[in-house]
Amino acid sequence: CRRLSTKGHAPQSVIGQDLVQVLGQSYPRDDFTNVTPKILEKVGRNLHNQSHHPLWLIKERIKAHFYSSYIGRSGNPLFSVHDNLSPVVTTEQNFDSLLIPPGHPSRKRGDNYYLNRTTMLRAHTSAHQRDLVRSGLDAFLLAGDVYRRDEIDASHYPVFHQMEGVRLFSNRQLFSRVQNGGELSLFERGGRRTPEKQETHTLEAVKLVEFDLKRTLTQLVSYLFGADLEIRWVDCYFPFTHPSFEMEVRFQGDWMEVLGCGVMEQELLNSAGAEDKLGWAFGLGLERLAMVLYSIPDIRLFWSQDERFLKQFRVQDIHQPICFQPLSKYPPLHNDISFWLPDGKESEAGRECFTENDFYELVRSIGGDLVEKVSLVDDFTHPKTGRRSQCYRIIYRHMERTLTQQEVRLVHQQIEQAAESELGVQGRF
Ligand code: FA5
Ligand code: MG
Repeated sequence: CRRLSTKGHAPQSVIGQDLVQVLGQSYPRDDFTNVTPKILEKVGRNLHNQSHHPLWLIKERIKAHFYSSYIGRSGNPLFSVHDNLSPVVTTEQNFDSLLIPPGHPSRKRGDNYYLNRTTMLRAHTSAHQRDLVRSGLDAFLLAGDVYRRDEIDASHYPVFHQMEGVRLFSNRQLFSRVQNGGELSLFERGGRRTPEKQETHTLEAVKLVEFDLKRTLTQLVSYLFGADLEIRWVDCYFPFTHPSFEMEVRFQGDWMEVLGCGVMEQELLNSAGAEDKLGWAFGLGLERLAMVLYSIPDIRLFWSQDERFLKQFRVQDIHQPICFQPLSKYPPLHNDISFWLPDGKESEAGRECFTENDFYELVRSIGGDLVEKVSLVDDFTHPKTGRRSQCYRIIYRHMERTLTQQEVRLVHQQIEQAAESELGVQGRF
């Protein structure tokens, strides 16, 4: 049984023999359980609710923008804001409620943190869409921590934060600004699904909703970054929206994706009791926005307790511009690791054998935040034996001091040993 020190924040998280305890609740373990102590340490940290943390600051600025720009009929803010929903959700909420079919690749054990077969740490804030719509809300924002087993580099981290936005429109709300709008309708019978719209929607309704969505998001990023920021829209696919788009912004000479969005699938709205409305939804990455806005070079810095980092965000007024002085980076050290992969395709029924994410997870659970980046540098299959070998380069760097060769070597050796004993690979060390 591994107990975690939680430094006085969340109730203790424990991974026991039969139970996983998270935020004061117990969940029975099964063959799907794959959360690690390092990940559970992060549950309950709630960086987005920590006063003057950069993620809090960006959340507050987005709230302030929505509060002042969108006013309801009685003068109240149109969008309600939710930032305290538990990250522990059912797989039904995270996937089924969003029409993600059984067997869809996004459900893979290798990509998510499962407490057991039916409970997981949410992989996106969209997991709450249906429930909040069902509770009667027409316009809301929702901020929270999300968890994904993913690659490791400067802009990917297994825990990050998203802000979800949803807005629904009745016939009257959508067409009231249109001349003779009373003659138009949201829905049509016998329509076809096309790249532009869902079968039950009229093209005029969808175009207005899409226009409102893109305008809302363009105004949001202009408010955050100023009108000079270069953005572009890219068509994409989500099972819960159609049509769907991603917004990319120009960052350090490259295009970086900051959000996904689209017109909500009507089946989702119908299941939430909002069959007479059309809606849009978006989900944006708070770290990605903060990195662009404050020129934060590495996503691990958000977890830093370093005063030189945190004190820069303690402004009196959330609208005050931040002049972020990037901390000088300490030198990196890198070490390679090569091994033969285990033979065989499938182990137990439906469970993948070795996946790259298993290795990333293992590196993360041993190296923690010392690991800046892991990249696959070689992958070859022996022409005679058919055995496959991979080589990964691990870059180690501490955010707050210079690492020594010796301490890196110790961590690296632990990774080598654990790779052999836990992943069944054969080292070529
Ligand atoms: C989603 O998570 C969808 N739920 C978004 C959505 C909501 C679509 C509502 C339609 C309607 P995606 O996986 O692309 O989509 O993530 C959304 C954003 O989260 C990304 O654009 C990015 O800004 C951020 N993000 C994704 N993965 C990471 C990561 N590993 N580290 C940091 N930020 C990430
Ligand atoms: Mg995406």
